[in-house]
Amino acid sequence: MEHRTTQAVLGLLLNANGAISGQSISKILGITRSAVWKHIERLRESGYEIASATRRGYTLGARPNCPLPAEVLPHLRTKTVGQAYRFLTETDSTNRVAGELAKAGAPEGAVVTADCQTGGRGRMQRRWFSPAGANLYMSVILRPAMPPAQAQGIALVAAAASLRAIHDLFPNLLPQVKWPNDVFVHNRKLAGILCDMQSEADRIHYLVLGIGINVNMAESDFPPEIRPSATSLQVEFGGPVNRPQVAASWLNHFEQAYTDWLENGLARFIPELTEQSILLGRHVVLRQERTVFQGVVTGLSRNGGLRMRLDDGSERVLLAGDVHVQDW
Ligand code: BT5
Repeated sequence: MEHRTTQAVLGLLLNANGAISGQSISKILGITRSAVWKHIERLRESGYEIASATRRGYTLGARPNCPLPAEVLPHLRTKTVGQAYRFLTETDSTNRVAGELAKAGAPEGAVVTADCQTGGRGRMQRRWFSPAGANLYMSVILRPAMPPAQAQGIALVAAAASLRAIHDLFPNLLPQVKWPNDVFVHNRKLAGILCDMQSEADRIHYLVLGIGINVNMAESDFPPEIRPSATSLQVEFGGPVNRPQVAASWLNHFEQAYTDWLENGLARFIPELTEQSILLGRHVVLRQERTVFQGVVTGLSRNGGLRMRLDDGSERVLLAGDVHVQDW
């Protein structure tokens, strides 16, 4: 309830078109002047700059460049994705939190986002570098009615949504997909996608689709081990980027792509993903748990597998694996 009142105070500041007095806020919301002050302080702690002058009252200045609900939700054009939206200042992993919420019955489309992750996860126990104040870490709960094997395609659907969102906001960047779960710009990793699934043999309980997007990181902010292979929107665009806007654009595009996938399948995404694939024509090593394949990538199959012409001349479609490009 308290939280809602803070949002209501913010709403009044946003609509004030200049200053609004503490007295007006207290009257409109039916709370005391000292309660108004408390909510103003809370907003300041979240990064809102609010000036106060004795007679004129409160004036909203700079807004936080942080994916807070009040900054993201007004830009959403979605039916379900992000309509339940939880922001955490710090957590271990938004995928873990979203998984807990999904287990407890959270609806399809619910989103968990954080300013900072202390245990951000990649695939296969790898880590996702997740410092505060710079990037986006978001997880969406999904409950698609389809056999678990078919759900693998979701990573490519999320990748397509990422390409479209980046294209909308930064038409000059040329993002590419690195099958199966990365978004690259200029041969460096900009975003990573991680899908966790809980299912029975023939039924999905839930999916958690997580994405980490590097937004306002300078090259020197990356730890040395990933610096040569990572990039951010700020590095590529050449200036600071509005995090809430990127979050909202991604969520809008993601819902559209997800709905399209449910209704029409993965095949319609394949031309776009192939055209913007960083692997096409490249000689790669693809590692699976027990097997290693080497060859040239020739495209994507209708169900999202990687088509390869192996070094022995045979053609294969591989449905999973970790790809390392040899000719970079
Ligand atoms: C991924 O794994 O690319 C999936 C990353 C998913 C992160 C999101 S954030 C929100 C949600 N909550 C989570 O806990 N996770 C998801 P993978 O393909 O395994 O790539 C991991 C590798 O990328 C690492 O081993 C590093 O080499 C590199 N890496 C780590 N952090 C990076 C970063 N911030 N930017 C670029 N590369 C990074």
